[in-house]
Amino acid sequence: MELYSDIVSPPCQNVLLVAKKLGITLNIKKTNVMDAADAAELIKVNPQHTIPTFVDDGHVIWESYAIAIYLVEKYGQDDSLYPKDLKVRSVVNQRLFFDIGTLYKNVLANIDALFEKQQPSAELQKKLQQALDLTEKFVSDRRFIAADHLTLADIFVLSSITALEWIRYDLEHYPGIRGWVERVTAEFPDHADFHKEIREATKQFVATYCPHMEY
Ligand SMILES: N[C@@H](CCC(=O)N[C@@H](CS)C(=O)NCC(=O)O)C(=O)O
Repeated sequence: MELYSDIVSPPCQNVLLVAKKLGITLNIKKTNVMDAADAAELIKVNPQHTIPTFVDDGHVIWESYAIAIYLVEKYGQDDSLYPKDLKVRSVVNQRLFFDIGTLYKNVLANIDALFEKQQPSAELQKKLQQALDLTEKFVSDRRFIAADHLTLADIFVLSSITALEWIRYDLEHYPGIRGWVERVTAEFPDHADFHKEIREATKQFVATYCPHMEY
C-alpha cells in the first residue's frame, strides 16, 4: 500500500494518523506538490494531483476522507473509528463534513491569505472564529467530538486545529478545544514525535516557499 504524502499537509496527517491507529504500515512516497518532478509523478496516478493519494494493489483513492474510511473498513479490528450504528455514524459524518466544508476550509483560507502576503480579511477571520466557536461546542458536548471514544472525526478535526499553528492562532478563548486536543493526542502514544516531525517539516516548507510568514 502506497501513500503519496507530505507530512506538512493536514489532509496527509489525517491518513497518517488513521494508519497509526490501525497499526498498518504504508509505503510513503514523499511528494512535494510544489516540485515539478514530484507533481508530474503524482498526476500519473491522480488527475486531480492532490496529496494524499493512496494506492492499494493498483486501486487508487484520493481525498483523505475517502482514504480513511477505506482503511478503517478494510483494516479496522472493530468499528470504533467509524461506528456502524447509524445514529453514531451520522454524527461522525456531520463532523467530517463540517471539517471539510467549514472548519478546515476556513483555516486554509486564512493560511492562504498569509501565504499570498495579505492579512486575512475581517470576513475570513470572522468565519474562522465562527467555525472554532462551533468546534468548541462540539468538543464540550462529549468526551470526544462525535462519541464517547475516538472516531475519525477527532483525527480530522485535530489536523485542522494543528494547522492553526501556521497562522500562530491563539486558542486561549477555547479551553474546550485545548482539553479535547489533550484527550485526542493521548490516544496516540508517539504523538509528541509526530507533532515534532510536522513542525520541523512545516518550518522547512515555510522557509522555502513563504519566508515572509513567521512559523
Ligand atoms: N480534500 C482533499 C484536499 C487535498 C489537497 O488539496 N491537498 C493539497 C496539499 S495540502 C494538494 O495536494 N495540493 C496540490 C494541488 O492541488 O495541486 C483531501 O482531504 O485529501
